[in-house]
Amino acid sequence: MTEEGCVFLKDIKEMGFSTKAVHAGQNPCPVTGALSTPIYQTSTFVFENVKQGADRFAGKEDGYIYTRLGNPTQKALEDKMAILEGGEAALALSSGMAAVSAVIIALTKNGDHIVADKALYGCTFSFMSEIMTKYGVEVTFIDTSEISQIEKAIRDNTKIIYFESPANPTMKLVDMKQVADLARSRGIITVIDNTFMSPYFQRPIEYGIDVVLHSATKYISGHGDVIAGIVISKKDIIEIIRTIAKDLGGVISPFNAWLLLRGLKTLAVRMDRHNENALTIAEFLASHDKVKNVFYPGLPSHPQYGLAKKQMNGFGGMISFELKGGYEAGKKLMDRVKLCHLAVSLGDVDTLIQHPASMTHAIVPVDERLKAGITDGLVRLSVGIEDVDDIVEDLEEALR
Ligand code: LCS
Repeated sequence: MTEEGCVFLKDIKEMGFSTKAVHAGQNPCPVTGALSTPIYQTSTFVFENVKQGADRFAGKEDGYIYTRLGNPTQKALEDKMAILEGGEAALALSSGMAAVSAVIIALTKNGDHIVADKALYGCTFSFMSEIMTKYGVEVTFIDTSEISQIEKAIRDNTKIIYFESPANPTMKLVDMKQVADLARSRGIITVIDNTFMSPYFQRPIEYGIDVVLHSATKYISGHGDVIAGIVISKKDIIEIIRTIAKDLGGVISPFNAWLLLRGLKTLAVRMDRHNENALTIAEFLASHDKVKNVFYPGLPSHPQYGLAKKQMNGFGGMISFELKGGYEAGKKLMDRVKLCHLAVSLGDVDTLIQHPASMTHAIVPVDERLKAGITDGLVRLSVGIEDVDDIVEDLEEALR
């Protein structure tokens, strides 16, 4: 058995993505032969004697102590995700926001500065602008898709460049290699929220990004039944974040870690279907006479279509669009769909539709929201894995 899991003819890291998604980090139980990784539903772990307990606390002996500090089901998930993202290590947490906050708190201190994109998930924006600033960390929100804006915003005390690509909900992309090269030359850590793509479609570490995080609530789970987050990076960076995260306390439960292990096994097949369906729906919307704009990186009309093809292996399942009738028309559409659920979250097997300005991004002050391109009329669609004709029919009926 290897540290990462199963024993094969060749290293699991050299195998294909789907094989890694099924096998990495997981082994049949050596005692019972159980194929599915057990849910170690325990808060604490018994020591054989005082010396063993002391050695584990002192880090002289590997082994478990207490589930807030680590748990075997959580470890299997972390090992699988580290391999899927091409990182050295991972840390699983109780939510995407637990991952965002642990990363930012661990990698900055009072007096530091962050350069962040202005288009971010609403709670990430408010965490940075409301909470971090309270503790003396300044944040400059800019358009990180323009390298000149990043160069201008960087200061001597800049510690992190933070962005989502594609951004929630504008679908704007950031050139990961360009940003990573600039940041590295200035000793700044790059952090990407890779939630919209999952490691199947985008692996930022291959482009030089230092820290990748996910709201694992979304595609990693895939089934709309878990809230969770995960961070992937080099071992030393993960250890810094882990040390802080254990005191912050946003630990993932063993059951949720297990649900994510289960979800990940089908990540590749789910993502292919999300991608295929979304492309069909984006084309349908783009050709509809009631639709003004469609933002989907898989459409040649997307301003960064070339970049999408360069740094992504697929375009994902997320689409934003505006109707010619603006907010009122969007509201009617969202109230009339029947198969698509009017709900926030994304990345589920079910198709979800929502209104960013009044829902996921309602927390962002109006002027900041508009500056980020999140208009009142923008509608966001998370395309599920249903039969695409049925989703199109539902949208067509509602638009009519
Ligand atoms: N990052 C992104 C890109 C997100 O979309 C979300 C949640 C988070 C982080 C936070 O993750 P959580 O703590 O919820 O697991 N996004 C949501 C959305 O767009 N609709 O509902 C939640």
